[in-house]
Amino acid sequence: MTMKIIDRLRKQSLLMVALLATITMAKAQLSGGGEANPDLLTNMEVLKEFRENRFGMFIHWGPVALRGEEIGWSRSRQVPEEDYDNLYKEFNPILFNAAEWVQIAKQAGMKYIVLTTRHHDGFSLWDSEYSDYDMANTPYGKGVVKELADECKKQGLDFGIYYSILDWWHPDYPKTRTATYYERDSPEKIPMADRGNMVRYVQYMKNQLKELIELTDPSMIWFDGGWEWPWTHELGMDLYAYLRGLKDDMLINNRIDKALHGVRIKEISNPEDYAGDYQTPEQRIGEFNNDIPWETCMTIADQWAWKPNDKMKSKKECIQTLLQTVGGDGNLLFNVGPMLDGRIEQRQIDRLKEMGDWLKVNGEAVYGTRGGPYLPTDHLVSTHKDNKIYLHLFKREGANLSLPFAKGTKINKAYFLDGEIPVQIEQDKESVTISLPTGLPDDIASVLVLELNKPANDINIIKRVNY
Ligand code: FHN
Repeated sequence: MTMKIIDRLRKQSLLMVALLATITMAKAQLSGGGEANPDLLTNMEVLKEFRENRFGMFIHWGPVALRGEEIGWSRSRQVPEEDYDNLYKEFNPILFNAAEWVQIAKQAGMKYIVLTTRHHDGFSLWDSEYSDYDMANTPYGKGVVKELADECKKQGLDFGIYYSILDWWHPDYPKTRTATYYERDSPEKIPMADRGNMVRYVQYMKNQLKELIELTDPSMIWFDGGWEWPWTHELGMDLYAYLRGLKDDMLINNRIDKALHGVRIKEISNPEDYAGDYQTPEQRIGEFNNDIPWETCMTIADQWAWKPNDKMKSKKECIQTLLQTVGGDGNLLFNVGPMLDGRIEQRQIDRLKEMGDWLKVNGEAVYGTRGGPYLPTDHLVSTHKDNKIYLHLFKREGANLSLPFAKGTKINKAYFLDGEIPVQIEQDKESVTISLPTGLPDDIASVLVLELNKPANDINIIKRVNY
């Protein structure tokens, strides 16, 4: 048996493994309310729109911008507790302009915005009836959450609420993190006096969340900080049911339940038992999954909150990160940290606009598409919609691009999306060979369209291309 045959068989078995993995992955489902609420399922209409949107803006902001340190985590670390908890008395973002923020997101090609209404530091960015540690008690004197939500509605973007489950400031939340104690990660490590009152604290959360839902009519709630021991699986499922009872046409991320934080979906044997409507890989691009909805959240710079001269991702990294994500059938929630005066930094605005300019030309290959049929690689990702497959080429590795292709499906036309420049193709029973020009139209990502004689999602080839 020649080496060539052995080699081909080895490749085929690899492909089979990939295919099998995909099938098993397809069985896993997120259900919505989790095992305690078996009939409370994800609102599929809102989910469909969420998936079609593909690209959103995450905003981490608060009085900590006065110190340029990380929101929440720098408390009682880089910023002494006393100082951190009194920053709000100096917080006066007079240049905050909701219309400008939404305009910046729009010109970036983003379809929704998620704002940190209350992060781990416990500060509320709106005028809350249930807390005095809020915007109403700053020199600025009023909230910013409703303003941003209303502006999103006005300019046609969806709005989401980020809300932290843990609160290192609130007297009723157990003192799990203080200046002297590192990570009090179990109750017995906490003196009785610091154990707080979780029953009262959960009611406080529910009151604030009801207030926020009535104030902003959000499309999604983005929970975080449920990894500490005071929060439980039961509390997560109970809160999910409570919130969907308040507003049904809304999505809630998986972090409402017990700390699927950073856990890869395939490591959880029974994801359907957990509450939540979509997965949230962080600071990494999620694995290909066209079954369980997911959204990668990532910073445009290093820190979530604003930091002077923070290291920012390049235009290439930003655009290719977005495409790697949508090629994996996920959404990208891309984070900016506004400055202490309320403005978003010009260089972040410029970088986002570069993404928007690319999407102006190639948006058809992103919005409303699904990932695949080819698994993403570091030179090529694919998306599809109706009878079109979009190949996003990051670089040219040779004069020809050969890809396995579904039997019985004919490619009627092939062309670069930008300017509809036709390309030569040769299709045989199980593959297609595409002749590439010496220079690709775009050195960051060139979209090549294959127009088929039938709907693209009828073909389910999911194969890794050794291109
Ligand atoms: O601790 C937070 C962090 O500050 C940031 O909010 C990210 C965003 O997803 N989530 C947590 C870290 O996992």
